[in-house]
Amino acid sequence: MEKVKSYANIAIIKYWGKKDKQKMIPATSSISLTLKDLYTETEIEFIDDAEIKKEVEKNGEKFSGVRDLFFLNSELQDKIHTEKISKVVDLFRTQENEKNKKVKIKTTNNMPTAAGLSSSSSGLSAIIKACNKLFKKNLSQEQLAQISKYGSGSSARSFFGPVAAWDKDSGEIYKVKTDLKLAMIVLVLSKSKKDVSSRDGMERCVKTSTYFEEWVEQSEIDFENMKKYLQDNDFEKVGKLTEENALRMHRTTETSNPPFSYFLPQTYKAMEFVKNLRDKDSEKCYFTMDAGPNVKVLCLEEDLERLAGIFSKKYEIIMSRTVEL
Ligand code: 2P0
Repeated sequence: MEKVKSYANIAIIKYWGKKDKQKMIPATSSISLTLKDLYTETEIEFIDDAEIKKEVEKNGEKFSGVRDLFFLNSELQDKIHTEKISKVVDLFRTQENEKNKKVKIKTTNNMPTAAGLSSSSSGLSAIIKACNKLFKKNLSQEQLAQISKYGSGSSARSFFGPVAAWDKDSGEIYKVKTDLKLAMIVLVLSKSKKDVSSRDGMERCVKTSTYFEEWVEQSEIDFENMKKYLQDNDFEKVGKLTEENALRMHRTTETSNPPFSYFLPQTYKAMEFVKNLRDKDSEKCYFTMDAGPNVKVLCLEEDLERLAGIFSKKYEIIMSRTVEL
């Protein structure tokens, strides 16, 4: 049995839209922080058909036809969920003698699944890392990141840290240089599953948003500027651009047909709370938002404990430093 750990990442320059679905070329380049305290642990082993049959018989019709066994937080996943994971494992079942190998995967997330807390980035990257060991492929982090993007685009950035980039033009996924010690605080506003998955959401925006072209153009500028601000260790500029870029991404949902939003009323309040802390109390904190209602606060590691104290009076929080990978 092989055991691995992988970390979630949260983008400060967002990947939102695909230019080429088959080749997994994103419409926008992205930059993210890889978070030490938001992680997935995954165990993987080879199993035989009899074990699959036994589990299916025990658990019922919903599970019949699964090619592998996938337990998420101890719960066996149905055929639809398992098939997504089996397709990822297929990326490693490339040799003739590997084609019929079945696996059992046990995954645990230390964060709510599918609430926009990027459990897919840590989850998919963990499975890729585990398969690399189980199938003895010995691939580099860069090669694994390139495979991982086919499972989920954002997961590709989880192979590098503390800061990672995915360049839409070169296709490269790499570590970004900065001396800034960054951290994040997740304000958990809702744990329910999102209505529109990132995949469907970004597709609707690509196809229908009247703002999409502008988003892509501006995002190119944002990406270059963010790399520069990180290199210059200019936290104020990094933070300001993080907020602006996130708001631009969400403008693509509002301008889609039909329009949609990942924000809840409490999301707006939380963003305002962050802004007020900055404007009135001179705290160095900036928000970002993904495909869910929870607000993530970007700050410096040196301010993390104090800011966490402030936010935890009002919200359930998860705080995290970044991880060096
Ligand atoms: C990001 N998100 O850069 C952006 C910002 C969500 C909002 O990447 O279709 O699950 O599997 O490539 O990676 C989430 O999208 O989508 C995402 P697929 P993924 O983190």
